[in-house]
Amino acid sequence: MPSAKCTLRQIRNSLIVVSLLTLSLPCQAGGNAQAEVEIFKFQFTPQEITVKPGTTIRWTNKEKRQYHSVWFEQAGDPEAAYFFPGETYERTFDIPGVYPYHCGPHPKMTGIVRVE
Ligand SMILES: [Cu+2]
Repeated sequence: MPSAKCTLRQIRNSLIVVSLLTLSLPCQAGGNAQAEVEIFKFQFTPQEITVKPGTTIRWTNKEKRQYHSVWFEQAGDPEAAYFFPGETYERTFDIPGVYPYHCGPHPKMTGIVRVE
């Protein structure tokens, strides 16, 4: 039969777990992205995304072992850093327009961001 002490400890441990989860979520979210694109099997999904000005989009690499990049070359961005499975890339779009992008090491991987 569990003692009151034991039960309290279990409750406390549960609260610690909940606190840790709460604390770690904003870190995993990595800022305030409002839209998501997944990268898997050499594809951006969704391939085309429409957002409002001021939106931050987050790309997440969901591959098993392949790195990628998200490069807005036509917008004049410098070549973007590669990011690895489990890592993310974020970019904020303030000005309405059409922003095509591609993966640096795999130029056939393309996507479009529409800001309107
Ligand atoms: Cu790639």
